[in-house]
Amino acid sequence: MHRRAPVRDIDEADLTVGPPQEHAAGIKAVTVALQRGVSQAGVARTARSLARLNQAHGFDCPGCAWPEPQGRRRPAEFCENGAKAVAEEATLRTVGPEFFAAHPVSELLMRTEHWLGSQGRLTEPMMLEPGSDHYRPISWDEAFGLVATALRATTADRSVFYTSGRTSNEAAFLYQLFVRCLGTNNLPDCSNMCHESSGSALSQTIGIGKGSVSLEDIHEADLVLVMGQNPGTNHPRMLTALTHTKQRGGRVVAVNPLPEAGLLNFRDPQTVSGLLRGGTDLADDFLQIRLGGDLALLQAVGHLLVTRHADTLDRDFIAAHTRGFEAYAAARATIDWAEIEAATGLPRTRIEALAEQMASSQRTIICWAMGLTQHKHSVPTLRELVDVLLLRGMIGKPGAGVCPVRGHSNVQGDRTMGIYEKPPASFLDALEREFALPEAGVSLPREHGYDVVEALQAMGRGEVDVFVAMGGNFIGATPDTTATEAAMRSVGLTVQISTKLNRSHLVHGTVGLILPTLGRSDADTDHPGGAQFVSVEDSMSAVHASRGRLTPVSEQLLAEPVIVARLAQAVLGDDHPVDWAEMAADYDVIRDHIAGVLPDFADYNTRVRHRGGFVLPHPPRDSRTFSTASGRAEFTVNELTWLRVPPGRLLLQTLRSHDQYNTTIYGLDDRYRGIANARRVVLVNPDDLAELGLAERESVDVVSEWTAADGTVTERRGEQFTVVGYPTPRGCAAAYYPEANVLIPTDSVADESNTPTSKSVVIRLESRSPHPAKL
Ligand SMILES: Nc1nc2c(c(=O)[nH]1)N[C@H]1C(S)=C(S)[C@@H](COP(=O)(O)OP(=O)(O)OC[C@H]3O[C@@H](n4cnc5c(=O)[nH]c(N)nc54)[C@H](O)[C@@H]3O)O[C@H]1N2
Ligand SMILES: Nc1nc2c(c(=O)[nH]1)N[C@H]1C(S)=C(S)[C@@H](COP(=O)(O)OP(=O)(O)OC[C@H]3O[C@@H](n4cnc5c(=O)[nH]c(N)nc54)[C@H](O)[C@@H]3O)O[C@H]1N2
Ligand SMILES: [Mo]
Repeated sequence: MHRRAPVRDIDEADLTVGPPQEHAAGIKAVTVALQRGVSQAGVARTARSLARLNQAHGFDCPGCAWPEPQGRRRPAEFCENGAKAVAEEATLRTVGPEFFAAHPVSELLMRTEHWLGSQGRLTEPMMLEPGSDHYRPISWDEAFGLVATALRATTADRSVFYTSGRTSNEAAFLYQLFVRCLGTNNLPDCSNMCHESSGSALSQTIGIGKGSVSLEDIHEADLVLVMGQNPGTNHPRMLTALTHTKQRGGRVVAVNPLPEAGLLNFRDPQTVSGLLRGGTDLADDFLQIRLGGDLALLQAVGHLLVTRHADTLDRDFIAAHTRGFEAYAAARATIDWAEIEAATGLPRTRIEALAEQMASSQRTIICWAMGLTQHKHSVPTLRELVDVLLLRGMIGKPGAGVCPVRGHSNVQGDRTMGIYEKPPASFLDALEREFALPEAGVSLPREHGYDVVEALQAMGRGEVDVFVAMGGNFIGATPDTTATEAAMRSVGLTVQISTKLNRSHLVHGTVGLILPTLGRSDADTDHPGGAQFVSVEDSMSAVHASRGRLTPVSEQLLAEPVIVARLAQAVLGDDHPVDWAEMAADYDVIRDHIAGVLPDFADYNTRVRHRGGFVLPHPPRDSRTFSTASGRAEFTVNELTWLRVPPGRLLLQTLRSHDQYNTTIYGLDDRYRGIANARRVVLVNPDDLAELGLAERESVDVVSEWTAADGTVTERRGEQFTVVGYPTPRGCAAAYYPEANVLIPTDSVADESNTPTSKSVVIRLESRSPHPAKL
């Protein structure tokens, strides 16, 4: 069956384009948030859920991983987009057997993610049999039986178990344990497409793949660089933290190809003055960099620090805690300014001004997100970012450090719990000990499993028989949509454990299963000992409890830990050494086992019940201890790489609008960028449009050109996009994810981290309407 991707959205009217806004949030953000909540869930449910969002006895926002303040919290400790995330989950609309009886899969495939998500919450387990065009209800027992039969009929290494970052610590721990007891480390997760580059670079250089700062550090910093991140949309509560930085006299510098509203000015909707008055000018400086130019920028800053500002280096720190300084300083002694200016698109004077600020700052933090992690040379870029901080001892002291701003609310916790395709032997040993596995004749697999891209490649080779997803939207989120969908259809059984309908339910294996689960805001009460809570870890290593309180929309929903435990029992049998039923009945038992495996979680059950939870140890942050091979923080020398684009071509980044959560599309208003009612748009610098002979609002096909390692060139086509003139740097374009994923080759990945290069795709634009002038 060949179907074309949808080109229009449900209520997609004609594209409207206004001027990009110069400020974020304000009163409009509050009204949008409330309207979305009330229209999905009604007034009472909206009020009840928002009152508990991010409060000490409430639930963790299912939006981003930005931390909550440890002390007193404000009555409204959430943002517009967090409120939208809750409305999306708390909705009273449902998708049950009647829905699937009325809508064949072939019809649903023609719908957009926006339409699918808008239909409501999944309510019952459903199965799609071979040859059928309709999902039909199936009992939970039958469903588990089906998965057990499929897994027993194949070998563990031909199964893949994906995780998205909303999964709680408790569910994630059980899930990885089950998968490893089955015999594989095929545990790809959304992190592979997200901050994997940060994890790789930080582990190599400072010995731990996590950020080293707290919220208080952000407040205390005198210089915060925000690189490759759009916090006004994706981490709005970060703007409040940056407002504190500013109020204490700190400076904020934005490094981004786009003039994102949230970086320029912020009207805090949680304060009266923010609602009524002008707000805070957040960024003191905005460096409008070319896509992929950050490695060059950081090298140039490093060069200026070791030469012109050599007297400001923290020699004591360098001598006591680092290795490799001499080689680094020698490599940075000279620099080719012409190349730096070409790579960054920035005049030398602007880079010198930044270096000067870094030289005079006493407390510097660098924050970053996908703009730095999704390029071919992301890992070297991030290693070079660590270099410039090490030069001035900016790690392990108040107000200074590295701050990779995580995406999904528990993506960091999932990794801590062992969702990783390359688990360290020490972790596997601890699991075996905790559950006395060797005594029962069970040993856990040691060979590495598939990450996301490797899983896609294995599927493409026909080497995957069972695919299970603990949340997320694998088909929507992964690159190379056409190839990926074909690969997924070659799988025998696909199992989606989900809250909402998405495209991954429609692009299925020979047999497809949908297992509906509770969300973060739902009460989890169906246990012998009464209601259970879960816990999560935020972007700054704080672990805390999350308690949903809303009545679930269906009695058939099972909690994620219960689904995993029942699956494990069905597959591994009743005489397995792990007592799955006991853990599913009482999550304290799961937490006790976690504490037994991970020393940092000692006394988990007591500490997670403290107001605000507890903060995990982070050796560089706490004591300037670096668990690298050398026991020191590593300076590294990285070759200058930047992206040269052939004539007539553009470099495309794929990014989020203000009205979506990854593949979940809340609405069609990218308010801060002034783009509404359409998502198939491509933002291009007006001078490039003129040079390419394209008119504003022209309809184009976006064609990506990819040269593989062996020199073969392949093309991918995204049909029917509308061109919008936008203040992006010359040669750099932007389009929304996931619509543009069809353009990204599976093989185009970051070196070392294997993350798809979602922020750098070479494209050309082909007009769909021949110009009279050209005829
Ligand atoms: N409301 C909402 N919140 C979210 C999400 C969501 O979809 N919606 N997603 C969550 C997830 S999983 C994640 S990972 C985060 C994502 O948070 P972000 O990383 O902020 O998300 P993107 O939209 O991908 O934006 C990337 C930013 O980097 C810039 N950029 C792109 N390329 C470069 C480059 O080469 N150099 C520099 N310096 N900048 C560049 C872009 O212009 C853009 O501003 O947000 C999380 N929070
Ligand atoms: N081109 C391009 N591609 C990208 C990116 C990009 O910037 N550009 N960003 C990448 C990044 S950073 C990420 S993190 C990935 C995201 O990839 P994913 O995490 O796989 O995608 P999401 O869209 O967040 O997943 C949404 C689905 O999760 C399910 N869900 C929501 N809440 C729950 C829950 O509590 N439990 C369960 N079981 N299911 C739930 C719902 O069914 C919903 O439809 O995409 C990546 N893909
Ligand atoms: Mo992410």
